[in-house]
Amino acid sequence: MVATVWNTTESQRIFNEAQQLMPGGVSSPVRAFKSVGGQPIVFERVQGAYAWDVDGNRYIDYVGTWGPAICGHAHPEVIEAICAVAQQGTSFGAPCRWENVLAEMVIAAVPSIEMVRFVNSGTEACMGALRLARAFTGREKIIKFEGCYHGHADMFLVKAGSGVATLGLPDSPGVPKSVTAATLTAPYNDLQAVADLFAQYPEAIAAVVLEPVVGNAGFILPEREFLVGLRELTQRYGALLVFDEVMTGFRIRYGGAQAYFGITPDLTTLGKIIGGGLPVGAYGGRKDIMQMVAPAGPMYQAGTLSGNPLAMTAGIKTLELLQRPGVYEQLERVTSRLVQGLQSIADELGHPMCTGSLSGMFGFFFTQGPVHNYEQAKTSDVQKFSRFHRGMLERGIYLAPSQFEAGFTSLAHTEADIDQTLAAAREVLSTLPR
Ligand code: HOZ
Repeated sequence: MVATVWNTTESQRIFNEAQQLMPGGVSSPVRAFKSVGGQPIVFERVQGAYAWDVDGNRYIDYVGTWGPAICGHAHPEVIEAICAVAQQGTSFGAPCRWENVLAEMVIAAVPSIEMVRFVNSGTEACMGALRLARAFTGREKIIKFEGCYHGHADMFLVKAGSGVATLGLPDSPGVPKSVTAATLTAPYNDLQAVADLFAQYPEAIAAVVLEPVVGNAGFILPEREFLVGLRELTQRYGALLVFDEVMTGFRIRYGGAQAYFGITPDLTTLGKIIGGGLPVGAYGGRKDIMQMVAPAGPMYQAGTLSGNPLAMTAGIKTLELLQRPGVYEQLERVTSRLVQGLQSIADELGHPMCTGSLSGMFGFFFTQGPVHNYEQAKTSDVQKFSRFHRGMLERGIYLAPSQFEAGFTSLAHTEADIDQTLAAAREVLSTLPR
């Protein structure tokens, strides 16, 4: 199944040039392939479940631009809507009617959100939500979980997932110790550790922030009692519960992971899907909390491009597509087939593997498992992951170039795509030492 000649000459040429122009040759670290070795593939275009590189090779794409492409890349209805609205201008820096439409859709869908503020990225959304939690409670400490990633703002770069985990970096230089001193950490799924922190600082913790399904330490599911316990503890101690649903919002279910698990946080952050592939983020929550945001209240946060007509329109169209019947069942079906197939091939060939998925989000670790937290995720054989990644790439399957990132499926992935992926996985796993 390996392409007779897998030629990546043009990708290599462009990336070599890029390395002289941009740090590491990229605009965001994980895509540089540093942890899996080899050079990254330079994309030329994307459509549906596929990406084509600059040398003309086609890949079945399980990164989906890191989550937004839930309807498939460049969905014709989304592209048409973007092109139409672009005729009216790309950015107003003034209110626009599409903000209201998207805000209404988000508020109707996400249980915790009664009011929303649009920003331009997930990082911004998490920064805003945290400042708001601190403003509302008058407290400074936060609890985050090891391996969770909430963007690259200073206070979140403590035991962070995503690129920080991928590259095995210590907490980043340039982040003042005084800022991270207020960030407390606990292992994911460990309620007792959180209870202990609250017992130690009963009146100082503003918020507990987490990915309700982890996608930035690889894919890790929460235990429902963990989420229930966090809700109870935060209420008991007067702290806010913040769900970072940048990845999971509109992916696990239309109403996000909070709708799926039936746990309503105080604040929620969103990104990715609600921008339909254009830069966007949002934070929202209870009205009494959101009324603190300027200009309604004193907590300042702003953005020139926030709520621009292009991103709003792409988001509206994407959410409309996701309201069609059977969408989440389809995602579940395709994704389960993929991970169950992977698991059984690995079992058959004697490779320890621990897979997981929910709706259109999945992951696999080269370990016997179980994986309930980042420490356990780190027991995965990352060398084997790198070789697997490379083998799959050579066979036209584009997986996230990191053991510590979740995979994403879309409504465009077909059973034939999954079959092709599994056939490639079987070939690659057969060549790897157990
Ligand atoms: N932080 C992103 C995934 N969690 C990676 C984005 C990128 O490298 O493009």
